[in-house]
Amino acid sequence: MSAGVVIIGGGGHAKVVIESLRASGQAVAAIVDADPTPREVLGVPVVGDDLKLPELKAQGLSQLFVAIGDNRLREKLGRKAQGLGFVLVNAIHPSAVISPSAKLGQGVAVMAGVAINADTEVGDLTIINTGVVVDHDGRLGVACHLGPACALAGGVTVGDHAFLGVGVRVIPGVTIGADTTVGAGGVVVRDLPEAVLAIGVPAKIKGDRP
Ligand code: JB2
Repeated sequence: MSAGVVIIGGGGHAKVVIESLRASGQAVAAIVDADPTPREVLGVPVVGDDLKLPELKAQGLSQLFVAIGDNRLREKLGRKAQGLGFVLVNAIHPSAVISPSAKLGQGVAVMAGVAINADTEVGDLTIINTGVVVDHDGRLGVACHLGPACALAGGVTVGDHAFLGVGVRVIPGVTIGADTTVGAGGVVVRDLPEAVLAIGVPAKIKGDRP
């Protein structure tokens, strides 16, 4: 085994990532999961837990993707994998439309039907889930997650580790602080600080992030 992407995590997110990688022509070699029970996920073998990573690297596998939905855990595991010498690849579904002037970091997931417009920047290990729209000049931090069908107007900033639930909408120029969560369907019309939970239309702060 010396070709293909190693995946960290073998749950629901991994399934979508595996199919995105395959759709873009990348082979998927193996999964490591906290539960090392031998099994297959969409035909990809689970070969062990994270202790298996150095062995996979030594076998010649050098490309890796962290397919874990939890933002902080995903970043931690991604940095650990980089420390072991893996390169974090991006998983970009071929149906995504990404502006030539947009800049993506490493280990980024861009799912089916996404649009990312001009001069937007996306940090390492961020998830841009199915059907998301990010208009021009967006600034997405490290290890964020924009849930399915989110829509960000122009000039929106999303801080590191922020999570926007399914269908969140954000008006132009708004900043969402690091570690903040916006609940599903929320409409953000004002800046939100770091590490809060905001819900509703318009989104209002309901306390600290979960
Ligand atoms: O430290 C770890 C670790 N912790 C949990 N290392 C490795 N290698 N694997 C780990 N895991 C594994 O991640 C769990 O054993 C489990 O198999 C997997 C997480 O699967 P789950 O389906 O619970 O969540 P997910 O992260 O794949 O998906 C979540 O996030 C997505 C973005 C869900 O909320 C999805 O609905 C969502 N689309």
